[in-house]
Amino acid sequence: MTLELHHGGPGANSLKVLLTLAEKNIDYVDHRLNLVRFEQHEPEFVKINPRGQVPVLIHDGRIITESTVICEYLDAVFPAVPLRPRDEYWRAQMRIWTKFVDEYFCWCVSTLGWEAMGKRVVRDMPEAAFEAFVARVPLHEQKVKWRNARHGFDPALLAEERRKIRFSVEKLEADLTERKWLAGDEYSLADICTYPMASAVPRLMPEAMSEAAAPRAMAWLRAIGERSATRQVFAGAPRPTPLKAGN
Ligand SMILES: N[C@@H](CCC(=O)N[C@@H](CS)C(=O)NCC(=O)O)C(=O)O
Repeated sequence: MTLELHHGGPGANSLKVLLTLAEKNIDYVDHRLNLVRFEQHEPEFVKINPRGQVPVLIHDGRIITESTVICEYLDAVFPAVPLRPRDEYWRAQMRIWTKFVDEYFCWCVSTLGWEAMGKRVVRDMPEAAFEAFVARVPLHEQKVKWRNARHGFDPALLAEERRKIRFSVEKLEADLTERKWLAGDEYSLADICTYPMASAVPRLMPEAMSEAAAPRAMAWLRAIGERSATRQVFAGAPRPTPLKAGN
């Protein structure tokens, strides 16, 4: 059996899969791509995922994309340490959370993340280098995002995304008032798949998520951060260096 993971390190969608593998203590061949050096757009990687995005799991030569799907796949194929509730009601609640994250929460957090990252990665790139880079991005939507990251997102869009983040944090806080984890009494993929987005919010939007504004959500973040699997994932994971003109 061979299991390979192509990922971008412990953040965003890659983090979901890294946490799932660590909770289950599954061994795999690690291929970390430097996303700020655009290794995800290299022809070799685009052959693996024509969307030019991570994470990608390769199990015995078969390719699986989409982070939430990968996590569910891993839980089905490696059922020791289950991460999906056995009870069908709570399993449905888990799916409602992962769907909410994939269709709503992840997008608003991602816009603020790209706005912040744009300043660091593409805003000062020479025009010709930037255009050559965008030409290699496979997805039209991602080309648009990289352009927005370079020039700055529309302030009206940023305001709307901030509203959506506030709504998402309120939803987290409300569910965590009723229970310890997002899909019942056990830690599950609902928590794992929400954590990467939620853990970015205190930094991106402290007014929406802080000890004062969302104490239960903050305690939940801490509880996940203190798990040994989470610590293991973050241990020794340095921040990647962006590409500068000439290197
Ligand atoms: N729906 C996909 C989204 C994957 C995705 O957006 N990956 C990001 C990293 S979190 C990526 O590869 N971004 C680099 C790029 O688009 O250039 C999933 O959940 O796996």
